[in-house]
Amino acid sequence: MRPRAPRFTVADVTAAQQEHEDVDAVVIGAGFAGLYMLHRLRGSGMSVVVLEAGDGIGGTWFWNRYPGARCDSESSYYSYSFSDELQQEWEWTERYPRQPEILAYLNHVADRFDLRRDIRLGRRVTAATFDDGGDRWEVLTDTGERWSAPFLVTAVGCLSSANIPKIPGLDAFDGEWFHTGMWPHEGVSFAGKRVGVVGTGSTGIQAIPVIAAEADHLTVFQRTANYSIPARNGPLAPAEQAEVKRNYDAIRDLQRSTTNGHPYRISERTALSVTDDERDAIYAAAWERGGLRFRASFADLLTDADANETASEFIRARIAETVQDAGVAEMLTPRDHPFATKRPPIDTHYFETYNRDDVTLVDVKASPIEEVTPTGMRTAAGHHELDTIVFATGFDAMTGPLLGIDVRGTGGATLRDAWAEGPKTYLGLQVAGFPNLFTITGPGSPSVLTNMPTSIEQHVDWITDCIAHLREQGVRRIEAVPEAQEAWVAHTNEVAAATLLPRAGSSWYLGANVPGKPRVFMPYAGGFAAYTRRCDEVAAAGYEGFALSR
Ligand code: NA7
Repeated sequence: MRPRAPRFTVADVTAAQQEHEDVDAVVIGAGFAGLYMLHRLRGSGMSVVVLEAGDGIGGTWFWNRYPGARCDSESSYYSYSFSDELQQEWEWTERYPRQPEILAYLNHVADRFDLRRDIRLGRRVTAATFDDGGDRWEVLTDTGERWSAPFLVTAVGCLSSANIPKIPGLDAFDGEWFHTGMWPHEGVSFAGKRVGVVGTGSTGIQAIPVIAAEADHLTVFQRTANYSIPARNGPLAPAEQAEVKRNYDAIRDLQRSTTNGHPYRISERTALSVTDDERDAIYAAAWERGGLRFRASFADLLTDADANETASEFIRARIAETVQDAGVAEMLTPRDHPFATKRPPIDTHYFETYNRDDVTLVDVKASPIEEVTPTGMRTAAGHHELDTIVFATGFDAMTGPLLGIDVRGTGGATLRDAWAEGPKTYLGLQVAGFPNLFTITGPGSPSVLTNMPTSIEQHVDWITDCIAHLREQGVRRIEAVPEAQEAWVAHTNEVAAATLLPRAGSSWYLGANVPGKPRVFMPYAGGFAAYTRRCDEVAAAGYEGFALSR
């Protein structure tokens, strides 16, 4: 599905044509973040509008409808914690929620908290300009609407700007092509089709087994072999769900006190402090239990290369054991980056899929994709006939959705220029030179390294308290002090450098998946709990590092 061309651009719409609508805050995006932001700001007595590009709410879960789409966090904690009634009444059906179930949940939230009346769907924000004299943001949509508000909050998601590779010939392809993050609502039939999937990240790894089961033939174009842990998905037993509901207070407290916002702690033992047999038994149990918790098996998997190698080797051995063809198994074996330095996928029968005789794996690192032809895809090693191409090629992560808007701060400075060498923020919440603009789960915050709803709630709560404080004190303007921002950027780089995370050359955490994007480790790797403490200290110290002016 191709991106919709904007119906209006900045140039088309003049102030004379359009009336401003004034509110206390404009929120961009109606996914997990935007919905809760609306709820909280409205709760503090503010008038709010949420501008949403999609024709429905849900953000990530509105767009990502590809086969097999499912969350890698477990349903019991990939959810809001702010309302006990909500968490008690909602029934999840599986250990990991499928996309339609999460979308239904978010729609339920929108109805339950009467959010829809302040959400405007089908409006993509194209520009946001700070009016220096008036201390207000002027916001423009592709439908030509203009909104004005003292506060602007972006809730645009970290993974919402599709990365579609610029492969020569794509426009002349006779078949259909899709990006997983812009999936047609009517669905796609693969029956009788020769399908190509490009990409073996979390998305490709979820979609590949499902597409393989339906297609006539599937060709997977793999650039980087990936580690993947079995999800071990299954129905959620009523007793298990009841137990979670009884313990929600403790579960939520635990989530807020951990490194990744999950309700479990990373083990304190180190990988090399136990015997080989003990270590294997620990990995085997974690493999059997399934899911992202595997990486919590030892304290030092992300800080010590030798420790990490034990986990990497364990997974490589499982791949060798699972995939029958030794050559294919070797192609699927990651050797160029340590486990979990790229976002680790979890899967349902991913490696097993390569044992099917209607699935072919193509190594496009060894033989790069050269072009799409009218009938398929050509790599340096040969041509593959295809009826359908699925790009599971990820996103222009974290900065893409923000830079997709023409954001202009004081003196007309653009966010694009401010971030020319990579994103710079203070706490991932604000950018120096862009007063009264808050970025939920912005670069420089833990965001994608955590269970997202946990990070989203923490940001939304902090922003709500901050804005309430400003309004009470008659403060018209808050902006990050450049020195505080520099110090935060330096700290963010320092904590990333103390881990193995920057070692994955092709990771989207580093922006390396998008040609020409600056290579900067974008999320805050110092842990969610430590980050939250810092945010709280900053607020308690009268918003230290921010300049407040009346
Ligand atoms: P990812 O994790 O960015 O994966 C994208 C995949 O597509 C990855 O295997 C890439 O290879 C591959 N890719 C990207 N561009 C190309 C080109 N031009 N040619 C060949 N292969 C390419 O995105 P996902 O959607 O899977 O997951 C995103 C997040 O969503 C995930 O981490 C979870 O947090 C949820 P590469 O590794 O860059 O060599």
